Amino acid sequence: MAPQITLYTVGTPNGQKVSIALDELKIDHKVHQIQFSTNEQKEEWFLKINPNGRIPAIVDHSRGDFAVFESGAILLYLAEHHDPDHILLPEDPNQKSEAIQWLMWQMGGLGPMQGQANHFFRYAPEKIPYGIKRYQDETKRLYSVMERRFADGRDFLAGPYSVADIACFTWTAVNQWALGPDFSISDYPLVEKWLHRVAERPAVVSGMKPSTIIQDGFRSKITAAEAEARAQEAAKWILAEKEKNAEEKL
Ligand SMILES: N[C@@H](CCC(=O)N[C@@H](CS)C(=O)NCC(=O)O)C(=O)O
Repeated sequence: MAPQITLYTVGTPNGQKVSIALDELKIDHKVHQIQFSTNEQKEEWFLKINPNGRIPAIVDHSRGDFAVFESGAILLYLAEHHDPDHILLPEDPNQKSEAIQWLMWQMGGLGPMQGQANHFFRYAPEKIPYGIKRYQDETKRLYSVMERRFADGRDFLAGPYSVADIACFTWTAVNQWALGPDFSISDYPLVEKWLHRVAERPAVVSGMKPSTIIQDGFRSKITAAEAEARAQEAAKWILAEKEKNAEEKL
Protein backbone atom coordinates (compact mmCIF):
# COMPACT_ATOMS: atom_id res chain seq x y z
CA MET A 1 0.00 0.00 0.00
CA ALA A 2 1.24 3.53 -0.76
CA PRO A 3 2.32 5.54 2.32
CA GLN A 4 -0.38 7.69 3.87
CA ILE A 5 1.81 10.74 4.40
CA THR A 6 5.06 12.16 3.03
CA LEU A 7 7.17 13.99 5.62
CA TYR A 8 9.69 16.57 4.42
CA THR A 9 12.21 16.94 7.17
CA VAL A 10 15.72 17.13 8.62
CA GLY A 11 16.73 15.73 12.03
CA THR A 12 16.33 19.02 13.90
CA PRO A 13 14.03 19.64 16.90
CA ASN A 14 11.21 20.95 14.68
CA GLY A 15 11.53 18.00 12.30
CA GLN A 16 11.79 15.46 15.11
CA LYS A 17 8.47 16.63 16.61
CA VAL A 18 6.62 15.38 13.54
CA SER A 19 8.58 12.12 13.30
CA ILE A 20 7.67 11.39 16.92
CA ALA A 21 3.98 12.18 16.34
CA LEU A 22 3.81 10.00 13.22
CA ASP A 23 5.45 7.13 15.12
CA GLU A 24 3.09 7.62 18.09
CA LEU A 25 0.16 7.22 15.69
CA LYS A 26 1.89 4.40 13.77
CA ILE A 27 1.15 6.18 10.51
CA ASP A 28 2.74 4.64 7.45
CA HIS A 29 4.81 7.47 5.99
CA LYS A 30 7.59 8.21 3.57
CA VAL A 31 10.44 10.50 4.62
CA HIS A 32 11.92 12.97 2.16
CA GLN A 33 15.16 14.19 3.71
CA ILE A 34 15.57 17.83 2.64
CA GLN A 35 19.13 18.88 1.71
CA PHE A 36 19.86 22.16 3.50
CA SER A 37 23.35 22.17 1.98
CA THR A 38 21.84 22.74 -1.49
CA ASN A 39 19.02 25.00 -0.20
CA GLU A 40 16.46 22.44 -1.39
CA GLN A 41 13.91 23.93 1.02
CA LYS A 42 13.77 27.07 -1.11
CA GLU A 43 13.13 25.26 -4.42
CA GLU A 44 9.87 26.08 -6.21
CA TRP A 45 8.39 22.60 -5.83
CA PHE A 46 8.89 22.73 -2.06
CA LEU A 47 7.56 26.30 -1.71
CA LYS A 48 4.28 24.94 -3.12
CA ILE A 49 4.15 22.64 -0.08
CA ASN A 50 5.56 25.13 2.45
CA PRO A 51 5.52 28.77 1.29
CA ASN A 52 7.91 29.55 4.17
CA GLY A 53 10.63 27.32 2.70
CA ARG A 54 11.49 25.52 5.92
CA ILE A 55 11.13 22.06 7.36
CA PRO A 56 9.03 20.29 8.54
CA ALA A 57 6.07 19.92 6.18
CA ILE A 58 3.76 17.03 5.35
CA VAL A 59 1.58 16.02 2.44
CA ASP A 60 -1.35 13.86 3.47
CA HIS A 61 -2.11 11.45 0.60
CA SER A 62 -5.06 10.01 2.50
CA ARG A 63 -6.76 13.43 2.37
CA GLY A 64 -6.28 14.47 -1.27
CA ASP A 65 -2.59 15.41 -0.92
CA PHE A 66 -3.39 18.16 1.56
CA ALA A 67 -0.18 19.98 2.60
CA VAL A 68 0.55 21.28 6.09
CA PHE A 69 3.53 23.37 7.26
CA GLU A 70 4.65 24.70 10.70
CA SER A 71 5.45 21.93 13.15
CA GLY A 72 2.81 23.02 15.68
CA ALA A 73 0.11 23.11 12.99
CA ILE A 74 1.20 19.67 11.77
CA LEU A 75 0.89 18.21 15.28
CA LEU A 76 -2.63 19.65 15.65
CA TYR A 77 -3.59 18.45 12.15
CA LEU A 78 -2.43 14.91 12.93
CA ALA A 79 -4.39 15.03 16.20
CA GLU A 80 -7.54 16.17 14.40
CA HIS A 81 -7.44 13.74 11.48
CA HIS A 82 -5.40 10.71 12.51
CA ASP A 83 -5.69 10.31 16.28
CA PRO A 84 -8.96 8.53 17.16
CA ASP A 85 -7.46 7.32 20.46
CA HIS A 86 -6.39 10.80 21.60
CA ILE A 87 -2.72 9.91 21.96
CA LEU A 88 -1.58 13.39 20.90
CA LEU A 89 -4.31 15.58 22.32
CA PRO A 90 -6.59 14.86 25.30
CA GLU A 91 -10.33 14.65 24.68
CA ASP A 92 -11.21 16.64 27.81
CA PRO A 93 -11.69 20.27 26.62
CA ASN A 94 -9.73 21.88 29.45
CA GLN A 95 -6.83 19.44 29.18
CA LYS A 96 -6.90 19.92 25.42
CA SER A 97 -6.74 23.69 25.87
CA GLU A 98 -3.81 23.34 28.27
CA ALA A 99 -1.94 21.13 25.80
CA ILE A 100 -2.51 23.72 23.06
CA GLN A 101 -1.38 26.52 25.42
CA TRP A 102 1.95 24.74 26.03
CA LEU A 103 2.32 23.95 22.36
CA MET A 104 1.88 27.65 21.53
CA TRP A 105 4.33 28.51 24.31
CA GLN A 106 6.89 26.27 22.67
CA MET A 107 6.18 27.59 19.16
CA GLY A 108 6.31 31.26 20.18
CA GLY A 109 8.91 31.06 22.94
CA LEU A 110 11.09 28.04 23.58
CA GLY A 111 11.75 27.19 19.92
CA PRO A 112 12.51 30.68 18.60
CA MET A 113 14.50 31.75 21.68
CA GLN A 114 16.59 28.57 21.88
CA GLY A 115 17.01 28.75 18.10
CA GLN A 116 18.43 32.26 18.42
CA ALA A 117 20.69 31.10 21.27
CA ASN A 118 21.98 28.40 18.89
CA HIS A 119 22.56 30.99 16.21
CA PHE A 120 24.42 33.59 18.27
CA PHE A 121 26.36 31.01 20.30
CA ARG A 122 27.21 28.50 17.55
CA TYR A 123 26.84 29.97 14.07
CA ALA A 124 27.18 33.79 14.06
CA PRO A 125 30.34 34.95 12.27
CA GLU A 126 30.98 37.46 15.08
CA LYS A 127 30.64 36.46 18.73
CA ILE A 128 28.31 39.15 20.06
CA PRO A 129 28.18 38.77 23.87
CA TYR A 130 24.93 40.74 24.20
CA GLY A 131 23.10 38.52 21.67
CA ILE A 132 24.48 35.32 23.16
CA LYS A 133 23.51 36.33 26.70
CA ARG A 134 20.07 37.64 25.76
CA TYR A 135 18.97 34.39 24.12
CA GLN A 136 20.74 32.02 26.49
CA ASP A 137 19.19 33.82 29.50
CA GLU A 138 15.76 33.68 27.90
CA THR A 139 16.16 29.96 27.15
CA LYS A 140 17.06 29.32 30.80
CA ARG A 141 14.12 31.45 31.95
CA LEU A 142 11.83 29.29 29.80
CA TYR A 143 13.30 26.12 31.35
CA SER A 144 12.49 27.60 34.77
CA VAL A 145 8.89 28.15 33.63
CA MET A 146 8.68 24.41 32.91
CA GLU A 147 10.40 23.61 36.21
CA ARG A 148 7.69 25.55 38.09
CA ARG A 149 5.00 23.79 36.07
CA PHE A 150 6.24 20.41 37.31
CA ALA A 151 6.40 21.57 40.97
CA ASP A 152 2.86 20.24 41.61
CA GLY A 153 4.04 16.68 40.93
CA ARG A 154 2.56 16.33 37.45
CA ASP A 155 4.17 13.90 35.00
CA PHE A 156 3.49 15.83 31.79
CA LEU A 157 3.03 19.47 30.83
CA ALA A 158 -0.74 19.27 30.34
CA GLY A 159 -2.57 16.33 31.93
CA PRO A 160 -1.62 13.18 30.00
CA TYR A 161 1.29 13.00 27.52
CA SER A 162 0.48 15.21 24.53
CA VAL A 163 1.74 17.38 21.68
CA ALA A 164 2.91 19.81 24.39
CA ASP A 165 5.47 17.27 25.64
CA ILE A 166 6.56 16.29 22.13
CA ALA A 167 7.15 19.90 21.09
CA CYS A 168 9.00 20.93 24.26
CA PHE A 169 11.00 17.69 24.51
CA THR A 170 12.86 17.91 21.20
CA TRP A 171 14.17 21.38 22.07
CA THR A 172 14.95 20.82 25.74
CA ALA A 173 16.79 17.57 24.91
CA VAL A 174 19.48 19.52 23.02
CA ASN A 175 20.04 22.11 25.73
CA GLN A 176 23.84 22.03 25.51
CA TRP A 177 23.89 22.97 21.84
CA ALA A 178 22.35 26.32 22.82
CA LEU A 179 23.89 26.75 26.26
CA GLY A 180 27.30 25.11 26.07
CA PRO A 181 29.00 22.18 27.83
CA ASP A 182 29.06 23.92 31.23
CA PHE A 183 25.28 24.03 31.32
CA SER A 184 23.54 21.14 33.04
CA ILE A 185 19.84 20.39 32.80
CA SER A 186 20.22 18.97 36.34
CA ASP A 187 19.85 22.58 37.48
CA TYR A 188 16.20 22.01 36.54
CA PRO A 189 15.69 18.63 38.24
CA LEU A 190 11.97 18.28 37.52
CA VAL A 191 12.54 19.11 33.85
CA GLU A 192 15.34 16.55 33.76
CA LYS A 193 13.04 13.86 35.22
CA TRP A 194 10.38 14.75 32.65
CA LEU A 195 12.95 14.49 29.83
CA HIS A 196 13.77 10.94 30.94
CA ARG A 197 10.06 10.09 31.27
CA VAL A 198 9.30 11.26 27.72
CA ALA A 199 12.47 9.65 26.32
CA GLU A 200 11.26 6.21 27.45
CA ARG A 201 8.48 6.21 24.87
CA PRO A 202 9.31 3.99 21.88
CA ALA A 203 7.97 6.62 19.44
CA VAL A 204 10.27 9.21 20.97
CA VAL A 205 13.27 6.88 20.61
CA SER A 206 12.47 6.19 16.96
CA GLY A 207 11.35 9.75 16.14
CA MET A 208 14.55 11.32 17.48
CA LYS A 209 16.64 9.32 15.01
CA PRO A 210 18.74 10.46 13.32
CA SER A 211 19.62 13.19 15.81
CA THR A 212 21.87 15.94 14.49
CA ILE A 213 23.39 16.34 17.93
CA ILE A 214 24.50 13.22 19.75
CA GLN A 215 23.15 13.14 23.27
CA ASP A 216 23.70 10.93 26.26
CA GLY A 217 21.51 11.60 29.27
CA PHE A 218 20.69 14.97 27.65
CA ARG A 219 24.32 16.01 27.74
CA SER A 220 26.37 16.31 24.60
CA LYS A 221 28.67 13.37 23.98
CA ILE A 222 30.88 15.32 21.64
CA THR A 223 33.84 17.38 22.83
CA ALA A 224 33.90 21.18 22.68
CA ALA A 225 36.32 20.97 19.73
CA GLU A 226 34.05 18.56 17.85
CA ALA A 227 31.06 20.78 18.57
CA GLU A 228 32.96 23.79 17.24
CA ALA A 229 33.88 21.90 14.05
CA ARG A 230 30.25 20.85 13.49
CA ALA A 231 29.03 24.40 14.11
CA GLN A 232 31.57 25.80 11.62
CA GLU A 233 30.48 23.28 9.01
CA ALA A 234 26.78 24.14 9.51
CA ALA A 235 27.53 27.88 9.66
CA LYS A 236 29.01 27.72 6.16
CA TRP A 237 25.69 26.90 4.53
CA ILE A 238 23.51 28.73 7.06
CA LEU A 239 25.28 32.03 6.38
CA ALA A 240 25.76 31.54 2.63
CA GLU A 241 22.11 30.59 2.29
CA LYS A 242 20.88 33.58 4.33
CA GLU A 243 22.77 35.96 2.02
CA LYS A 244 21.45 34.28 -1.12
CA ASN A 245 17.90 34.16 0.22
CA ALA A 246 18.03 37.86 1.19
CA GLU A 247 19.13 38.69 -2.38
CA GLU A 248 16.35 36.58 -3.86
CA LYS A 249 13.82 37.71 -1.21
CA LEU A 250 13.05 34.12 -0.22
N1 LIG B 1 8.19 27.64 13.17
C1 LIG B 1 8.68 26.68 12.21
C2 LIG B 1 10.18 26.75 12.20
C3 LIG B 1 10.76 25.94 11.07
C4 LIG B 1 12.26 26.11 10.96
O1 LIG B 1 12.82 27.11 11.41
N2 LIG B 1 12.92 25.11 10.35
C5 LIG B 1 14.35 25.18 10.16
C6 LIG B 1 15.02 23.91 10.70
S1 LIG B 1 14.61 23.61 12.38
C7 LIG B 1 14.67 25.27 8.68
O2 LIG B 1 14.00 24.68 7.87
N3 LIG B 1 15.72 26.02 8.33
C8 LIG B 1 16.16 26.15 6.99
C9 LIG B 1 16.04 27.56 6.48
O3 LIG B 1 15.89 28.49 7.28
O4 LIG B 1 16.13 27.73 5.26
C10 LIG B 1 8.19 25.27 12.61
O5 LIG B 1 8.08 25.03 13.82
O6 LIG B 1 7.91 24.46 11.73
